[in-house]
Amino acid sequence: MKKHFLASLAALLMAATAFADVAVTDPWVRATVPAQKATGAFIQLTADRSVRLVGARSPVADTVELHEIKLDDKVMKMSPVAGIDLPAGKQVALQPGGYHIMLMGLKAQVREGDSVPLTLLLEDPDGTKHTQAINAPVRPLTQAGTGRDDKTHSMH
Ligand SMILES: [Cu+2]
Repeated sequence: MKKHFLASLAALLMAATAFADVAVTDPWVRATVPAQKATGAFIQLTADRSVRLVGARSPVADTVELHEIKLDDKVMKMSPVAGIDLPAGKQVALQPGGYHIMLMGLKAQVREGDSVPLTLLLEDPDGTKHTQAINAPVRPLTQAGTGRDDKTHSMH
């Protein structure tokens, strides 16, 4: 009886840790001005085993996409990407001027002091999908983030 219970408990613990755990560092969303319809969310992610970020959702926006900003013929261009690989143990930064989570069709102004709920959609190498919920505080428009690339994000 006791042995059976321990076996069940072990199975339960294994089920609980079957998904890659992604450590989330410093999530934030850029504040918007009243008429602005889109903004960016930024975050640093470190997965304990390889997983792919394949999307995100948020109740504050109609559409959420993963974007990257690339220098294309000396012009900074923003385009959607299907996914962002999170290799095991390696910190991947979503930051102004690079990868970011794009919140489009904003339902209301995003103000400093708010907290934006985000659900990360993750896919394991075997195709298993799961989600991770986080909250990202809103930082002012003028906040430089990493600084140097900030003006490239003004297209938001
Ligand atoms: Cu974007």
